Amino acid sequence: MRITIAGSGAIGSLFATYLSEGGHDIHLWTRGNATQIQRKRDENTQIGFASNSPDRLAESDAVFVAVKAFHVEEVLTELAQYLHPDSPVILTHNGMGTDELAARILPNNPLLFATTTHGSLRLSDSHIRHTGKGQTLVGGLNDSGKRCEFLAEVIHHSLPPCTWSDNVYLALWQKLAINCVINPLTAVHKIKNGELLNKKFSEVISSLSEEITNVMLADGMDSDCDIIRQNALQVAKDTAENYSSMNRDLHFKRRSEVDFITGYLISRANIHGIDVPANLSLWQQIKNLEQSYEK
Ligand code: KPL
Repeated sequence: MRITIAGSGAIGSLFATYLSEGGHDIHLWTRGNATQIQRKRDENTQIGFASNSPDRLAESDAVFVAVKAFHVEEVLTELAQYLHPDSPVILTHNGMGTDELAARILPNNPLLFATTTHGSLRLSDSHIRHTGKGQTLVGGLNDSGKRCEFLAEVIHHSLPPCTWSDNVYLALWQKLAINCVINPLTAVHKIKNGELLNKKFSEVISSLSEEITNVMLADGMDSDCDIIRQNALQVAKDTAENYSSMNRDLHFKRRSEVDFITGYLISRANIHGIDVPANLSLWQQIKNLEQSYEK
């Protein structure tokens, strides 16, 4: 397949190298200089890619958009000038809330979301390390996207395992719940994920889990407070030595994804008239920290 990958960060580069090794013709749409990507894991791989060609973009059989949630609108607007309306577009990023933007900017394209637990670390513009083998789940966001199950097989062939989901929103909510608990707490307290297992965080984690459950239920998702809390603690345990992405964003004074993680939860809570004070307080603390960089 002819595939364009928009965004050559850690996840975009990971997909680009594996899909290329799987025999696909990969073209990058990128602001960086990543026309050569080196991937380290058991063995080193170095692959050269064509980039930023409007003709290649227009001919693509599928496009992956692997940019941070707050760049999705800008990147899709750019892609929309060249994209064929039949070309499926697969979003992949932390957080939720970009589906409506995508439907507005690309009303005719099949739209999908891929959520992955692969660990990938960007060492430089052209160099990543595949730090942890995970799994990917893909599902459709609109009716035509829901008919693109073959894309799960395409990914599975190159970077297994990848499964298809008929209800990608539930999977996205479950990931969002984990991110709402781990990311802002580890960023505000400047700690590694594993430190959340300390008893002093149990009360706030229970409050966050309860609020998330209430919003998920109101949004028509199956949810249970104990399961939300246990899932978050399990991920904190499994990734104990890692810093969350929000912790790193604040540490390096970069814009975080809080508006698409906790902010998305708060916007859904407002629609349903549900109070989420613990989440609101963390969102406010992250916004205050972000604003303090600018001073
Ligand atoms: O997705 C993550 C992130 O850091 O954004 C978790 C699962 C919390 C792992 O760190």
